[in-house]
Amino acid sequence: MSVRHVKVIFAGDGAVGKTAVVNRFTRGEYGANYKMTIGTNISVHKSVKNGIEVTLVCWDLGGQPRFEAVRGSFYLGAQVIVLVYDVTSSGSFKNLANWLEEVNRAISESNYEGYKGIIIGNKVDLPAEFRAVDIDEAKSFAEAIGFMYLETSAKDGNGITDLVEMLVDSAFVQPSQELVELDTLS
Ligand code: G3D
Ligand code: MG
Repeated sequence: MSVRHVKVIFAGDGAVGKTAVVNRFTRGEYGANYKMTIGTNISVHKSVKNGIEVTLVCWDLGGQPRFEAVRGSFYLGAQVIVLVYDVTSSGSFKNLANWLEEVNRAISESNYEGYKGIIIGNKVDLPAEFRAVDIDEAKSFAEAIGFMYLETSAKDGNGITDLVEMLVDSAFVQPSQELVELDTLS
């Protein structure tokens, strides 16, 4: 069987749930005693689609500012960039613009071949009164930068199957994401 590898980067502020989301679909578990991610975790998810084995190689980056210096090169060669925020944290949503800038800066300095972009609003299991980001605002932002949009809960598994499907599908399409300059957004 032929094999395709997809390099997927998960980026976003610390504590939004990047490691929890990745663990959920690569290990099928939640709440294992994982510590703050230092540098990068790499986890693999394998599945078969259209008779082809698709290996998702998921890079889960440490989101804390002090790791910034080591992050630039990790974006290189990524076919999919997943930017994660926490729906109960407006700060983590506002920061997506900075994450986008960091990704595009790193990638535009390389031989850019395009990537598929996905924004994830995580922790949708938390009670509605804690929600701090309007879903329509989040969807509009994603659309403006050419990203797909999805809401997930690593805790109860909501949206995770859809996420995996999107990631696996990216093995079968040419990436089309343009590098959007932030100052062109209204
Ligand atoms: P990070 O990798 O983005 O830094 P983590 O984030 O995956 O380490 O998650 C940070 C905290 O958020 C963890 O809690 C984790 O259990 C929690 N979390 C992650 N995803 C979800 C989710 O979907 N729902 C809820 N309710 N919590 C989530 P602790 O308490 O261990 O710091
Ligand atoms: Mg982490």
